[in-house]
Amino acid sequence: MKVSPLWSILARQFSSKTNNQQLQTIIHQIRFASQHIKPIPNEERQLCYTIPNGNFTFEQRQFYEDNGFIIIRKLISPSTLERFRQRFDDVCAEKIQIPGLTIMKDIAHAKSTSTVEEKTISRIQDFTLDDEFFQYCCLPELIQCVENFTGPNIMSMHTMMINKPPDAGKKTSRHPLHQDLFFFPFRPANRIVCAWTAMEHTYRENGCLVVLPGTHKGKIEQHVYPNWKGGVNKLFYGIENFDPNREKQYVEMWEGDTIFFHPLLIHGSGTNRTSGFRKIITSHFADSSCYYIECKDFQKAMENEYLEIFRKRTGRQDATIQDLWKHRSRLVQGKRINL
Ligand SMILES: O=C(O)CCC(=O)C(=O)O
Repeated sequence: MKVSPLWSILARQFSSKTNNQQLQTIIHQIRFASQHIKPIPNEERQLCYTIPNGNFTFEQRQFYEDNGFIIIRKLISPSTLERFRQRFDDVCAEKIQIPGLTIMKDIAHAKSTSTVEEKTISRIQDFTLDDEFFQYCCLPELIQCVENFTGPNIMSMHTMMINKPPDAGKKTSRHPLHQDLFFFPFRPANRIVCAWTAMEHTYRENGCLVVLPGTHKGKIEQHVYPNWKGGVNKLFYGIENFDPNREKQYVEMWEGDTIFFHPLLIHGSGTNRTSGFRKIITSHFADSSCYYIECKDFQKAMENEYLEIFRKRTGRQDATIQDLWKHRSRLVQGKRINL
């Protein structure tokens, strides 16, 4: 990655001394604007999945262009990740309550106890209202990468910490292969990116991420609940009629490694066959000038399911899907334009 030291030093100094978001916006916009003055080399002109003149090298951009993902090793330090691990423990111990947070259990463990504890929590979603967890979305080392996909005005749209439990024997810890764009009512897709950081070694045995390189060049597929014998977790939609023989890549990652991937990339994760929990933290980011769209008929069932949960939780029977997304998203950097 090429990092421009002047801009990153200025940004950090201003943010620590004045915490002035407007100043940050100006710095980021000047940086992007001044880069556009430079002519774009011919070889970069046909790249469309990343922004020209960000801080990725041409080779990094070309890799993402071809595969729909890129891994940056050791991007986040162990001490930073420890803070989020601690925060998660506090949620499990019910020491803190985070507004807007959704706590999900794996169906195989859900009935075992009604209390909230690490053993039963498989993921927490929508932690943007918690300033401590939200720090993940604002880490300068992460944002410097995210800017290559979104540009300078960045919204965090969807956040999760996943605590994949040891499988209880029913293979419910699997996450079926899917495309995130199926769930998102905003576009354009190329200005959206997922950042997914391993909080420990993730490998085949504990259910690492599985990707199908190059599938970001396809279209949105129909998604349904898979017909699995042991049952399926809530909202774990998978691609209908998926050919199991298609070539997959199991992505082994170590603590702090971060994968950035396109919302059309087909991905999922395997069964956790170990006795430990597999922890990761993730956020989807979008350019704040992305705009909301109506979902298509084949997405309505999924959208209604989300809406029903949101309306029940907030008591707002007239809430729309945009209300839901506005509620779960938060500006990270720059100006909030449409989203
Ligand atoms: O980390 C995992 O298990 C995969 C998560 C995932 O793909 C998702 O939640 O959309």
